[in-house]
Amino acid sequence: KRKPFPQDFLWGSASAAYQVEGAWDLDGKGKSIWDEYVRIPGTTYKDTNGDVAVDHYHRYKEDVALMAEMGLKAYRFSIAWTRILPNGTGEVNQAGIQFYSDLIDELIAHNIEPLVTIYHWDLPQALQDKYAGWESRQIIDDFDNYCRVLYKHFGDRVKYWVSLNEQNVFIGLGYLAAVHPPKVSDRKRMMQANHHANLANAKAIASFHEMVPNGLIGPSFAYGPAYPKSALPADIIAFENANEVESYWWLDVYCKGKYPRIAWNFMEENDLAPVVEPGDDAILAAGLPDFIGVNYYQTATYEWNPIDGITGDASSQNTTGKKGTSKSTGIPGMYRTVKNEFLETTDWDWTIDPQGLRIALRRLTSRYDLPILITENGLGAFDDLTADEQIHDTYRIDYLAKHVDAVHDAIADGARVLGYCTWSFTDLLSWLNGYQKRYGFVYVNRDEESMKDLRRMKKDSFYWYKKVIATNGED
Ligand code: BGP
Repeated sequence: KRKPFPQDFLWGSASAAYQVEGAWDLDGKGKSIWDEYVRIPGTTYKDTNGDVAVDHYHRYKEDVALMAEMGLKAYRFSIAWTRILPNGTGEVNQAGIQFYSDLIDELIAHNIEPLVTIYHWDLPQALQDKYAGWESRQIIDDFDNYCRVLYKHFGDRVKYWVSLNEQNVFIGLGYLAAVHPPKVSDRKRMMQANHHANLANAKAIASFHEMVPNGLIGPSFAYGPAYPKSALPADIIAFENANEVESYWWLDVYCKGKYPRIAWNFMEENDLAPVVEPGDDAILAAGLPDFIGVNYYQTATYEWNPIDGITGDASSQNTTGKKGTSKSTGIPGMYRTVKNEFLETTDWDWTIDPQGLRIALRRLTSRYDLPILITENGLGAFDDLTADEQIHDTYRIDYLAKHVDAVHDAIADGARVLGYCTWSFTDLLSWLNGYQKRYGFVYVNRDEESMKDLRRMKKDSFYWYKKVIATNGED
């Protein structure tokens, strides 16, 4: 019999401010880079935006009541920087503090542990305009200042904090694939912005340890473990290159406070390494996390890519839900992605690979030996509302059940897993895929074109997760 899930295991669910809240310009909120970006025609599926999203800003009590009905132990949400500091710095907007304070109190009143993400991609537009956001070192102190405001107001009530959500994604899609703001495609600029994000993360963690000594903090990494296509040694090199450049490039900095040598060498040789100033190493080393957050959706399989090799355009992702429309990505002379013939995929071409989650947790444990919080995992799918208003999402139950089982295996293997958050609790906006790509346990009645009535309806998976929680995953 496998070792059971810990008694205090955090069975949770996650969201992000921009994807659920709506109320994009209410109560003193400033504009974020996403508020601007979605207004550029053609950047998102059917030009959808989060102006209203699923109106969690006004309906949070109803949503928390549903969480309580389910027995949810933890709810991960993000704070919109622009509600707290409309221009990124300066005067604190009390209405913003009040909103999150009320949400936190509502959760605690229902015995739900609040897990706060500090930054889930919605940078204040004012900072983008002022100094190009992450491309300037000024972001380091401004981010720290924002974090300190949060620690001061919520540090007494919130124990678990996520610093940056998926730095590898917002930097990669914002500065290389050019499908997120600020829509840049330049690997050199990407690496410099990334270095500033590393410093901002480390500094904010050091401040946290000073101001919230009893809390726990870590960044959430979008971890898609690499597989080699074959046992051909060249494919193994490609696989190892991908580990270095796609994963350890971030994870080593977070967990060891320094860049991995082989990836650094590659960056240097190709004139991509960021400018590192004296004192940066000390900042990185002084901001190590208490746990590592993992967002797991899929694995990626790599083959050798010759120096004159080709890869698809990194921006040609499947954002329509039409299977088979995404392209291979990679770096010539390093690696490129290939289809894994053993794995099924979702309609958005994401591999479905529960064992990949076990592998992710084991690799993190053997390389860093830190506690792990699974901050996201879930299945994006088209859901059908039946005539009698049911949603029979058996595919989601199947997906999640297998992933929960994989987590259980990893715990039995020795990984120290603090909790598991599904993405997501209610349906919400998918950044580039509109409202048709659904993840929730709770259906929200809206689509790309219209708000309809935003009514919440429980899917079959709602009852399934309720049982998982009640039996502490033993079912
Ligand atoms: C992660 C993000 C989430 C969420 C999720 C699903 O990368 O942290 O915010 O969006 O992926 O992605 P998508 O909406 O593209 O299907």
